[in-house]
Amino acid sequence: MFTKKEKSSSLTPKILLINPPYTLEERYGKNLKHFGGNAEPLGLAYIAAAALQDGHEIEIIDAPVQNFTSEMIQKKIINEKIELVGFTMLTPMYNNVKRIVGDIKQNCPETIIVIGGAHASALPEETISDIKNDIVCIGEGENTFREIAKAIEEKKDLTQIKGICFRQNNQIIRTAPRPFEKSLDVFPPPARHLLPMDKYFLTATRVKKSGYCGTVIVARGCPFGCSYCSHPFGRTFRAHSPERIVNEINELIEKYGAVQINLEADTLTINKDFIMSLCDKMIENNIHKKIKWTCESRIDTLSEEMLVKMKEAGCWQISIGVESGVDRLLKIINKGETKKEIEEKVKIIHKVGISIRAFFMLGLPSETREDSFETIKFAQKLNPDWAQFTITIPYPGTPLFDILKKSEEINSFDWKNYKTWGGWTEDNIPYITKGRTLEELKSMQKYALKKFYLRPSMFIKFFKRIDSFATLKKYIIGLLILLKVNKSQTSE
Ligand code: B12
Ligand code: SF4
Repeated sequence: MFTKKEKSSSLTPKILLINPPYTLEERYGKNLKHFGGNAEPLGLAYIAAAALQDGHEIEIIDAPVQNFTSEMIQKKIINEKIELVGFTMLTPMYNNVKRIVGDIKQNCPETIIVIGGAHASALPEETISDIKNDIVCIGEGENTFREIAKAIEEKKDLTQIKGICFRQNNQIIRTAPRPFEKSLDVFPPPARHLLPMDKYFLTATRVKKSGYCGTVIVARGCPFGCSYCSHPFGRTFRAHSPERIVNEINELIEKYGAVQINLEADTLTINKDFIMSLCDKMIENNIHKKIKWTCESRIDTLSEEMLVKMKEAGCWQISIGVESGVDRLLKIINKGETKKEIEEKVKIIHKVGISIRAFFMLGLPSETREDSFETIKFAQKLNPDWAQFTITIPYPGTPLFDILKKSEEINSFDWKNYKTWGGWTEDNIPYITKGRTLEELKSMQKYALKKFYLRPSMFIKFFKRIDSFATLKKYIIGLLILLKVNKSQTSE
């Protein structure tokens, strides 16, 4: 299997970073797998870029897109005498990572294995003692990983490295927390040249035009406290400079042929000065004439002035988390927004002419069947261009996880069940709100999509979006899947 490698003068330790095998089918189930995307694992690319500064030989395997199996990973580690392996891991990938780490430890016991990412950061001690790897990186990984590699190279102990959990004399030690880096520009741009850049595609709901759509991370951190969200990058908003962002966008256009850009941030529009100056910079550099872009945002941080500027700078779609059509539930999840506010802002976005992709949650704590129907009706009323209905999953690292764990309402700690598209899989769902059942919630997710998409106004929108045979094929598959949803499973 072909992967890209960067060599340099210093060869110790040889590093391999891995995005673990986790197929679209595992994520979305058999039917919905056609609609998922495979995005660049930019966390690994950021770490690689940081480690390259110290001259390490480094390679990235993106197993889901390069079809790398555990056996292929073992072979590579043995043949190339890899000394340091790093995995990135979100909760539902846990079992796959555990299996592969077990295989590596059996075949190459000397190889040091570091695990980072949202799950390991939330549960570091539990992860290291169950998976039996060597080190867990907690939180932001660029500097931590550089220091780990240096300590291995110089055979120094790990106790001075902030933000890790490691094993020493059969004991698990957690070091002092690592403060977040204040200036994100200190981190070099992600080493995209180590990724199979021709293999990435975004989910259909984010794509305006067929072709490669690149992602640029513009900021990290969010001060809000939605209970279903973990804060892997802390509560303070930190952004890259507009110059750096524009340079990355230009690289994606010129080197990788991007036809669209996705600007990623926890809350892009929280700082008005930042978003206005970023838009100005994009216009100044004619980005708006070359490509269109999308972003995610929090609705109460948007203003008409901002939206007009964003549109002028090339923004064609905003993803917003609406979550529920019931004020009581919005309060329970600490969203800090009301239905009324959401409706008003959505009207403004429609007026400015930016497309909306809206996220809704089903099965929130205390949500009744009637509440679920209310959320589905609210989605229809708001009439975004795309709507996503996910089943509430208490991900580790979120306040919701801690609350429900304490009240013993979580029914499974088998992490493979922690999938927001559980309604389309055979798997269990780890949390079922009181008075509801597994089957009923799963069919509610299907019903919501059917109710939202099988409307005449949506057909017209879809028809207008068809720009290639591939898009048409996707829409036909989607239609057939929705038509298959059993009517009798859910009715009001
Ligand atoms: C963009 C995004 C996506 C994108 C792209 C994901 C991708 N390919 O990386 C999409 C939409 C595809 C997505 C999907 C999902 N996502 Co998502 N996503 C995010 C979001 C908003 C930003 C992620 C990001 O790019 N961060 C920037 C990079 C630089 O950070 P990073 O990858 O975390 O890496 C840094 C550190 O974690 C650490 N690190 C990471 N890996 C490693 C490895 C080593 C060895 C070391 C040393 C350090 C290290 O160092 C990195 C640099 O600082 C986060 C929220 C957030 N703020 O993190 C949620 C988040 C990561 N997603 C989450 C989830 C649950 C999912 C899904 C599982 C949901 C689902 N639909 O089932 C899927 C799984 C997708 C997959 N990869 O297979 C959760 C994870 C919670 C958890 N406990 O696991 C988060 C935290 C949101 C939340 N609910 O709180 N996601
Ligand atoms: S859901 Fe969005 S607004 Fe809420 S805490 Fe998470 S990143 Fe912030």
